[in-house]
Amino acid sequence: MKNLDSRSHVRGESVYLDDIPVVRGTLYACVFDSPAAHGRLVFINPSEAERSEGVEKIITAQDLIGENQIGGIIPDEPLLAESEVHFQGQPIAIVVAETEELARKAAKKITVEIEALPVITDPRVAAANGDLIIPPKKFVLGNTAAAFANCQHVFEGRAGTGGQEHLYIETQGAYAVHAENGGLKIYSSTQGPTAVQRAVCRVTGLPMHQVEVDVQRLGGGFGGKEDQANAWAGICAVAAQLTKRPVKYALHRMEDMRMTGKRHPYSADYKIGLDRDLNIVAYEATFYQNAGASCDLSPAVLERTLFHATNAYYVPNITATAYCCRTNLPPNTAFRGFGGPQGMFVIESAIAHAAERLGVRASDIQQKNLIDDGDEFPYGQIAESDARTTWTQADAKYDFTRLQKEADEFNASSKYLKKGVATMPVCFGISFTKTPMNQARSLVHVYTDGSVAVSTGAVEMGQGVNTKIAQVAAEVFGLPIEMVRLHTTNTLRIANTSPTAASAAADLNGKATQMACESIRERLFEIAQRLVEAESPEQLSLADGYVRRNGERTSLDWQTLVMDAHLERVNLSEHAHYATPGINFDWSTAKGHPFAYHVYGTAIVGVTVDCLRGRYEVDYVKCCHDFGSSMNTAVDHGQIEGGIVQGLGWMTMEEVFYDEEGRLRSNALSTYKVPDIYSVPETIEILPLQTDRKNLAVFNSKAVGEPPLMYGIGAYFAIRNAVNAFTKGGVVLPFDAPFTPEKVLMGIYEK
Ligand code: MTE
Ligand code: LUZ
Ligand code: MOS
Repeated sequence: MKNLDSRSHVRGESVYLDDIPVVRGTLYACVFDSPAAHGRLVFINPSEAERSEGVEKIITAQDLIGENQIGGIIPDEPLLAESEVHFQGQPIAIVVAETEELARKAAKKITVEIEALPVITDPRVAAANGDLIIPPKKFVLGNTAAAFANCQHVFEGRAGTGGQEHLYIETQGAYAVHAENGGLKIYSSTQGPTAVQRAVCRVTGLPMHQVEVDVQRLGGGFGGKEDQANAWAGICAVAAQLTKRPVKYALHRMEDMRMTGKRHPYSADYKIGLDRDLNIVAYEATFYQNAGASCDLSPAVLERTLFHATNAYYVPNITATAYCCRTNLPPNTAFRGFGGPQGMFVIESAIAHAAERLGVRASDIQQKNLIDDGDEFPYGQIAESDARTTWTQADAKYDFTRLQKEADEFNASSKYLKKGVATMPVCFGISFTKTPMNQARSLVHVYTDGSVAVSTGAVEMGQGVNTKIAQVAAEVFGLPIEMVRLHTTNTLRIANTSPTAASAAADLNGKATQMACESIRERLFEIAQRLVEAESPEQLSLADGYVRRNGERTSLDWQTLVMDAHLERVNLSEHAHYATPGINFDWSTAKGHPFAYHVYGTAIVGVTVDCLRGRYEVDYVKCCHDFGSSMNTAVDHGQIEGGIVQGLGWMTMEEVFYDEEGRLRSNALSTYKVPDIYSVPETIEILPLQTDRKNLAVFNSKAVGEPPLMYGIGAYFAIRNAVNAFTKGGVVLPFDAPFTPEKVLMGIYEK
């Protein structure tokens, strides 16, 4: 079934933040942001800007009525800089003017004096200085020290991954409008309406019941709006409070790129030990996470790096340590995979390192060590594993040996063009690793004409969650999907929401919707039982708009049933709450059962590298993916294709570049290259895993939002294999992603 939004998207009728009709009297905000990455803010001179045409007000930290603080996990992030600045792009002042253009014009007239302080951009330097945001975190299983002593082969090295710009098509933004009695209504492009509500309340001093946050949909979030939509909503709210007029701010692309955080770059040390049969016996990894200037979600991202440090492998002895390092970059944040991909890249590097030195294929080591049923993850959860099944089914369909042989044969007769192949197994845990976040609510109304309105805490951002939730309601009520309408995500209808993140929105909000619909259906069946003279409600079901008795259609249709129930004063609405059962995690022991389930998959990636020019193309990505029983194959295939391309981009061409002064050089689409239609592989094949397993997801489907991104990691190793085929081991390249064409070329011809 099609995504419900597809028609309005292609007709340009879908409503995003910037499409909301503005109220008369609306002012426009623009931020004046720090030109320096670290320094003492000696003074701000707004006077010329204040006199600029159309300016209503310039707001600095002292003007705030509430607290100057938006840090969620740790209060270390002011809305507006006070005595110091900590990154280039940090908001210092808000200009509020009659139009966007006048606000931006005035912002340019603000001057500041900043006394420079040392700029740190490297997480290892920050760690050496002791500048950690939280104490280091550690996972231990078995005893690595003892195990290494007995290993046949031990390899050590360093691996690092770069940042990634979210590049949601819709930039960040918010619109604050006054409500009666001092309240505010905030329209926000956020994945976390409740996070926005909290931040707005903090900076305005309003209680939460005075602030309504409403989200229609996002033009993409990818994690970038899980926490980082808060600032812009806070800025509009403060400006609206102080000017007593509605205030809107939709960021320009370059403002967004400069001022917001991205995927966390990591640098890591690894040590891997194998026995003579290529079993991984011991693995140590130390991760230095580049968190940026404030905490944001970095500790949670760091934790997921540890959770996924062994990817889809069983390693009996592991020690993984992670440092959350404070640097003078914009605070880095959630990005599809949430630290998981960064952790996986390191063990894949360790495996590639071992394979290259031992003269075997990485896939031999990968396959040998896949996690099996009953194996223990380093965090104590026992695996119900389909890692090996996805590998075997992918191999049966795509024939890894044949693909490898084709590449070898091609390479034997081609001088400069070389093909490389790499396999990439993936195992990704589904649930917020912070157990209390795994809850959701849904509000379902059946109207007297039989139509159904659903509100949940899920935010639609292109991933199709609204379509899936509508399918849930339509399924329970036996109705065509057109009878169900998803409404905006709104904090008055659904309170205390977790952000739409961790790939869990359809699971959590879908389950809550299922529960709400089933409660209403139960009440309706009490009425229907009498009307169709059934002996018990168990004989009844709903399908195609009719009540069925023992599977046979009766003459009682849905509309009549609903109206009869209403006349009998039966409640046709329900507000249901779902909390994932059976999950827990205890950081004092670093053990527990944090995930409702895992998503497994195996991909094989093939590339062709031009070893004269450094250019390359990804020829194919073929995967066997664990959908559970997909609720919507069109949506899920879209998620997989999109995730793969985003992962390829991260591993190959997307290079976030800050110079030593902490200035973002890749600050526009001319200097930051993302995959376009030409860089999408000619072939993306998706094979659904055949399995009868049950899981905790809605209708036994499985979360699909994030895991496919990690198939893209295979591209890095495929390119590496192609380059190795050319250099024949003559150069040893560092494990340093992204593998841009420049790096390929300079790697090959380093001399
Ligand atoms: N797909 C689209 N089109 N746009 C997005 O912003 N975000 C991804 C993924 N797929 C995203 C997307 C991320 S980071 C997550 S966590 C999931 O969608 C969230 O949605 P879900 O929980 O409904 O899968
Ligand atoms: N966000 C979060 C996430 O707050 N916790 C998580 O565990 C998570 N995982 C993936 C993506 N976002
Ligand atoms: Mo996704 S990184 O959980 O928003």
